[in-house]
Amino acid sequence: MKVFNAEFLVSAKSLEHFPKIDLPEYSFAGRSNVGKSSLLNTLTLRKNLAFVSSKPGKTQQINFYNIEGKYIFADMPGYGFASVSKQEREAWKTLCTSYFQIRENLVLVFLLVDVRLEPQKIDLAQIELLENFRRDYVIVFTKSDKVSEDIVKKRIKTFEFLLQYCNFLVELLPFSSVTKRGREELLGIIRKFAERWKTNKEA
Ligand SMILES: Nc1nc2c(ncn2[C@@H]2O[C@H](COP(=O)(O)OP(=O)(O)O)[C@@H](O)[C@H]2O)c(=O)[nH]1
Ligand SMILES: [Mg+2]
Repeated sequence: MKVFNAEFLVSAKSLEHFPKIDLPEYSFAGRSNVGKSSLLNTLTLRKNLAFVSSKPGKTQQINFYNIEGKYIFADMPGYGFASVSKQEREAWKTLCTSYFQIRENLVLVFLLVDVRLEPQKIDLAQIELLENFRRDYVIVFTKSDKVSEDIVKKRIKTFEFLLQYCNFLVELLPFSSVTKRGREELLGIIRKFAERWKTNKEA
């Protein structure tokens, strides 16, 4: 396994600052503390691509990375952090809504969900947003090392049932940044969508 070459591009607080680079882009979203930074580090095999913390962060910006000169990764601000003000929540909503609405090179969203929790309203609201903007998304169940295989299966079944009429759900995938479970599958999906993007461009 090779460590990915990753170049930090920009932290964007509004859409004027989104980088203009013609590469397929992948967005990583989820509640704060869901394991997003850990997942990004596991995917790229970098210790510190994204900052892992025990305290949920409150950063209201999108961090863009160029990965191997092949993909853009967009690290979305986490949501659901209890002590943010109404104003900060509004800023989050404006930023993320405009991102999902206008980002032309965005090919796929990875929505991270903690496998230990029953479906949360705030995650379902995020799914609804993606459906409304017709964005393909993969639901990634994080921290799968922390529960039994039965719980993992049960959670996937519950979401499959809840989302049976959704049009843009691509896949539901268990993941762990401790065991690296799901890493290869995730990279496979990334490659597949990059191929599709390339084919669409040439067409
Ligand atoms: N056991 C376990 N812990 C994890 C996993 N992913 C993240 N964590 C822990 O969960 C906490 C939050 O992780 P972080 O990646 O900073 O979450 P973020 O706020 O979504 O970026 C940290 O203490 C991580 O060590 C995982 O797959 N398994
Ligand atoms: Mg983080």
